[in-house]
Amino acid sequence: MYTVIGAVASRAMRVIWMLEELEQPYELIQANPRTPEILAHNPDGKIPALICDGTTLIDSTAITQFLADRHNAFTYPAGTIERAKQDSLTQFCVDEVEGALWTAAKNTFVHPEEHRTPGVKDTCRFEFGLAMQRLEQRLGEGPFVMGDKMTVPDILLGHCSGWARVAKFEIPDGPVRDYFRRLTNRPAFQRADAHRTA
Ligand SMILES: N[C@@H](CCC(=O)N[C@@H](CS)C(=O)NCC(=O)O)C(=O)O
Repeated sequence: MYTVIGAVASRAMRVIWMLEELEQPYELIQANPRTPEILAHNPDGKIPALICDGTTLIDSTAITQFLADRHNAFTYPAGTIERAKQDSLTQFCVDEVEGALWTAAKNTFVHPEEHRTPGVKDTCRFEFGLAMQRLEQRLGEGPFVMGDKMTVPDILLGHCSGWARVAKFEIPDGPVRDYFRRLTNRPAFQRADAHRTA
């Protein structure tokens, strides 16, 4: 039994979605960043955290890949060429897609006001647009970013698509929009998202 600490409207969604895809039981402790619930497990105050076998794991990407490896699903095995390509897509998402969204968020509401540079958001939108062009190329025929098999980077990218919508970052019409719709229409995504209203 896993315990997830975090909020659905955060990178915790990736962990919850992966657990739903894997059909693994879990408890969700709803917590926002820097609250006592998360600080008790992660002194950084960042969400999400996963408690597994009495140990706290942090970082949504690391946790999502850990769960995939542990249950031997939604991932290629370590040491294979496919895994190297999969990890390259994971890194693409974290650097190019999430990076633009996170920098915009930090300069909108995360950092103290005196440390925000609102103008940087234009650069973030530009970078996000470039990343969407690159994603369309890397997606190819799909249906998933690695082809026929759904893997960890699909979870990260699908989560970022919702983040982009909330942040009003433009998602281009066509293959990328269709890809995001395919991901967020999945029953496991819907079950994870339902925690938002619970
Ligand atoms: N790389 C970490 C980032 C975690 C993170 O920054 N989470 C945000 C919420 S999505 C947070 O807790 N922010 C509060 C802060 O930065 O102080 C991950 O993917 O889990």
